[in-house]
Amino acid sequence: MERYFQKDIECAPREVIRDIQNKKLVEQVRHVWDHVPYYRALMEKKGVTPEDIRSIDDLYKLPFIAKADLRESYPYGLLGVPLRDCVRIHSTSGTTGKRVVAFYTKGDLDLWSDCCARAIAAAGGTEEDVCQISYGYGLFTGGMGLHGGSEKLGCLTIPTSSGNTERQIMFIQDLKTTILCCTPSYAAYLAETMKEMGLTPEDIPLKAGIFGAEAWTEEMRHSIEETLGIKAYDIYGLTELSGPGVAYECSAQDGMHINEDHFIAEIIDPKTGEVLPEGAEGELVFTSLDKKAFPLLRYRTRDICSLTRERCSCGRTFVRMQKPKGRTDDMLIIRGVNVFPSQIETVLMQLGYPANYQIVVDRVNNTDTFDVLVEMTPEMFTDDMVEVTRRRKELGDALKSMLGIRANIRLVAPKTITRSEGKAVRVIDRRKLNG
Ligand code: DLL
Repeated sequence: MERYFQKDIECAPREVIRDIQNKKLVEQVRHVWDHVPYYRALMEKKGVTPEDIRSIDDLYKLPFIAKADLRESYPYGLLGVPLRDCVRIHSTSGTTGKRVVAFYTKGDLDLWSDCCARAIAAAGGTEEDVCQISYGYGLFTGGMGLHGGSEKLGCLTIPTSSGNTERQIMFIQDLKTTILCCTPSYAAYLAETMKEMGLTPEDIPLKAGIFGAEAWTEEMRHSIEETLGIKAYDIYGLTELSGPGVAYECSAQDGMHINEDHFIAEIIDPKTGEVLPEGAEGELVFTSLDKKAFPLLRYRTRDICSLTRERCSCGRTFVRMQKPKGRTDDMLIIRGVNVFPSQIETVLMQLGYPANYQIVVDRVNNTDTFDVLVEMTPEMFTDDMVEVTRRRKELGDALKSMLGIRANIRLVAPKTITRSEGKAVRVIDRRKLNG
């Protein structure tokens, strides 16, 4: 049976959702114009005033806002309310440049919890469930975001945060955790550890997992589902818009429903900024309709995916986004060819390798080098050189046919590649380090 947290809105007729979006957009544009001078200046530069925005059909007239604007206005430049009305901040991991700091009012936190409660309910969650939150707590939004949703739904909530894998497994067993929330790479690590401990799906009380915060493939989903004996649901979000719960998967596991009463999604051509039709692949852009403390209009996420409004078997009417295949800034250009880490993951998993790999790119004598370190399973591990050579050739050929370029395959022993407790680091691009 499909479960919902707020069925009336999650399954509302399209006209109702459209009316809500029209009304909220007009109000939000006015709020931003009146309270966020930085964005008002962008609107003025484009010659747009609030009077020009009468419905979502006028959305295209508004200027985009991008990560660079967020950095430039750090820390308070995009605040939409007085600081005294804010009750929390979260922040992105900020690998390059200044961190982005996002602010929340009490109302913003409340709506964010609703979004996460919808996601947990869509994964089958009820008051009867024990929900273990193994996303990191702290500045990262994963832990506290799903925590809020889990409590709001009424699950017994275990705030383990990430790490301390043995204790995670002890709680899963002792407290009979039924829903696990963490990154897919950490779920794979937990699954691997439980398997090594000799636990079979029958010994593991889990029934569902809610995994997001990084790109992961269908192959990885199947592998985690099989090892843990669960259904694995995807969840999407970003700090700039609140955190997890911007979009969530339902029982159909066929794309994530975007919470359209709170966010409007568009797909644009990342080069020209042109809005693309339904079904086309491009960069995802979001407008937040309710956030008061940090209200972003037409925020460029840099995530690449497509949208569909085809009917979903779960009954929800919210538009669905396909699994993002990566970010425009994750995409590697190696010897002139575009490469997404997720393409490599697909090939590895199809050939039976675990999702423990690392891509190392460098530049030697003006030519890009492209190494893929692939961990073998204990069953594959051998010192038979004929077998190792056969495997390297098989993998090399499969990657060449997927990507169009040849990688240097380095098969490594089990447990060589560091496991991730949060977002996995798959790519080491030394070209950047060496300038
Ligand atoms: O990762 C929020 C989150 C926490 C989402 C827990 C889901 C679960 P940030 O750290 O700001 O926020 O990173 C946001 O992560 O723009 C995507 O590139 C990527 N991302 C998030 N969810 C997914 C997903 C959180 N399900 C950035 N699939 C986003 C692919 C994802 N990429």
